[in-house]
Amino acid sequence: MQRSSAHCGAIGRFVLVFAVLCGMRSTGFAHPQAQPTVYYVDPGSSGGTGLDWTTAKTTIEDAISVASDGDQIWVKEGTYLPIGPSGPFDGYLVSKGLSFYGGFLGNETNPWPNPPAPGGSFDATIIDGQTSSRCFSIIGASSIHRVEIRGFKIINGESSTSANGPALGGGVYCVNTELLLSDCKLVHNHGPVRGGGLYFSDLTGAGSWTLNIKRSTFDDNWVNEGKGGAIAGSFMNAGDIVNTVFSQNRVTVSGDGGAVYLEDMGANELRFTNCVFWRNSASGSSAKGGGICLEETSPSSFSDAKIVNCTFVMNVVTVLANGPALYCSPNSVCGLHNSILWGNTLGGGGSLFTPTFAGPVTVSWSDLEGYPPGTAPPTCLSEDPEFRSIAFAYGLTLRGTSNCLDHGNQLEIPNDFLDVNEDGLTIGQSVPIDLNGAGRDHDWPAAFDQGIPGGTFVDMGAFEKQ
Ligand SMILES: [Ca+2]
Ligand SMILES: [Ca+2]
Repeated sequence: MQRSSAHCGAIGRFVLVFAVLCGMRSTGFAHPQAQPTVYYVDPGSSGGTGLDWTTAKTTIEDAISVASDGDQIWVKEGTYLPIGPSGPFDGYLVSKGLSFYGGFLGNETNPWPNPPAPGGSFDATIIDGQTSSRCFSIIGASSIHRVEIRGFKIINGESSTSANGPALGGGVYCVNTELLLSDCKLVHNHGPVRGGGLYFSDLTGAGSWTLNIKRSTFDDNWVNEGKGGAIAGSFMNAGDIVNTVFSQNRVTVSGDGGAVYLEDMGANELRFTNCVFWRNSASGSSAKGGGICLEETSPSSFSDAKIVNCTFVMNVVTVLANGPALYCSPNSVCGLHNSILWGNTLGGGGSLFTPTFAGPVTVSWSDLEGYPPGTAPPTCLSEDPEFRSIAFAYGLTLRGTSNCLDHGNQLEIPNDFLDVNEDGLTIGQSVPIDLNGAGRDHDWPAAFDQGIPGGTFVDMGAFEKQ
């Protein structure tokens, strides 16, 4: 029996396309003020007030300078070069609560409050740090403390050259600010110490700010000696990272969290849903967490992370006991559900996942490599998940004979807080789609419905077999 929600068929990676095809519209980001002003950016414009395409600002920094808290900046397709390392924080310095939207052809209009689905491509509004400048420096200094970046490709960011700013966050440096990244690609960014792609922190240590990411990719970002090839986060509050791929991010010399490093989380957990961690690595004799590393400096009863329907493959750490896929420190609390951890390797050696660490990890309905027959945790498997291909992140769909099909637990899927399918429903609806945008909880008739309660159809991993 099939009881998955209706969807539009093969709709590709970006669910916004799905939204457009179905006649729906992005809900955007809620702003507390009555009506934001939209400023337009088009390098081909003759310039002016920036209040429409014909008088568009010619640079992003010009639009930032005239915008106020809550305003939107719409950016036409093209390649933009951020401001180099001349000030305390290089790249586009954002100290206001602004929403940046990319992918526009330069003729779109839309009544308030929602930005339109752009006519162009999310790949085509590019912020290129040219390996000499960070791309965004976001410094909480306003009453809103909220920034959204949608539809940008952020590439070649480099924070080692910052004149006075910290060598953190090669692509994006974000402190004391709530951040939402949607439909972004962060590629080949470098921060020598922490967060090659993104550094995120509450500098007060209060654990106040939320990081949210949906439908994005972190690829080929790195740090040398430090933490978090793609993302390093400190003292943050709850958030969601949904339908996001982490591929080939790394700590190259020594450090922890090939893709993601989180330390000293606030009272609420960060949730990872429908994410792939593929070929990330952490190097050095004491490196921890080839995919994700969670650390807490003191014991806490709060959960730090909940990982649901994620696929970890070919992640590498130097020391096997330190978690090729996931490391959870002795003081960390982590939930791992409906996920597949397979083929993660000790650098150059065997293929093994160390499933339990000193920290309390709650594991269920997952396929975990490395258990002798019959010894996997209750509800879990330890057998070949039968991927279609391990050669690329989106190849990690499952074959029709995989025992991971219809073997997850619907009840573990978080609410669709970020509205990843753009239908306006958030709380009260669990994340309803997989990484490809197809319906979750979809019955594969040939598979035995093993999940609870009473047999649900959710597959393990980031992709649902259709
Ligand atoms: Ca299924
Ligand atoms: Ca929704």
